Amino acid sequence: MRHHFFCIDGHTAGNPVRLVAGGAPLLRGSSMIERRADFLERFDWIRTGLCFEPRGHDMMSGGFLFPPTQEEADCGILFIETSGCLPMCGHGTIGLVTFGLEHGLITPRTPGQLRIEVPAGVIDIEYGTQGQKVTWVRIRNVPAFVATTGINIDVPGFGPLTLDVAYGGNFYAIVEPQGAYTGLDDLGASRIVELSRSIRELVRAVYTPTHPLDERICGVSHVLWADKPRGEGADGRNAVFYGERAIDRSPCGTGTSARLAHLVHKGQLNVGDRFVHESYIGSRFIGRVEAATTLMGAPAIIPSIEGSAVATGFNTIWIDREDPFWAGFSVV
Ligand code: PYC
Repeated sequence: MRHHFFCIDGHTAGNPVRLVAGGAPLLRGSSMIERRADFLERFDWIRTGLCFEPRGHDMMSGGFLFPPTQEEADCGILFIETSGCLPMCGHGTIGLVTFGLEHGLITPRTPGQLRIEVPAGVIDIEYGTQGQKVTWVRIRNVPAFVATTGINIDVPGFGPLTLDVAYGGNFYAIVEPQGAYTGLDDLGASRIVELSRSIRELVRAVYTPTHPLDERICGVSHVLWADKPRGEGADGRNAVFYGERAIDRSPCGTGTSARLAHLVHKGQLNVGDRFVHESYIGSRFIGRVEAATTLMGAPAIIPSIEGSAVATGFNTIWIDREDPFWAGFSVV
């Protein structure tokens, strides 16, 4: 049996985005987080088949557009990625919205604005166009906050680190320069991947964050290595590790949101501040601390992330059950 998926492929600031425009399954659930659970239970082979090798690769990421479950929303997004179905993905949203608008899959009620349901909540979008092209997308993200501070771990072959954990749509272990970590360029990509896997495991062994409003959003999934900026006009640089072998090529939307919350917590940013964040490859998002808020009485911020995406082509992919690798594989 052969399943066909019509995809629009592209990237946001260098990180891949695969919009699965045809072939989506019908999902059960009255919210995007319920639909996400249904997808993971009954259709996860679609994610692994489209994201893992041989149809994808370690960084592959994307999603489906669904009709919204809430009257006031324009559409719903279900994210797929090598690491699973994220509650929220910033670079993914920028790409999916860009390709969806450019190809008539999303029709805004108000031009230049969208309200989108994602598993982590509801996000508001503003975007600009030039002719048929979407030139920028700004996401007013779900609330971001610091979950805990001062986790001490000893990383074999590297040394002791003290980390904080912050949420920006996913939970991030944030590694700031200290001890053996003297900056991204001193480590290099392979070492970042290798160390991040150990760090995530060590953090998971001692701490499991849970979202105060929804316990289905829990656990440290990503590691964010913070660094000083490299290019002119940037305020910081980072490398975000996800899945088993991926470094985000974009500055990472949810990672940037978590970093903004972390910097506000440390008194290094304030409401109204702008933070130009560079990725490992030098691409940029503009982060902003839009507002202060609270979540169950604890301090949080509303971050926004602005960036742009480029479609690179149409891709009709099929998954044939007779293919021994129909559900994909990954070499770790
Ligand atoms: O942009 O939020 C993001 C993201 C998460 C994982 C990779 N990119």
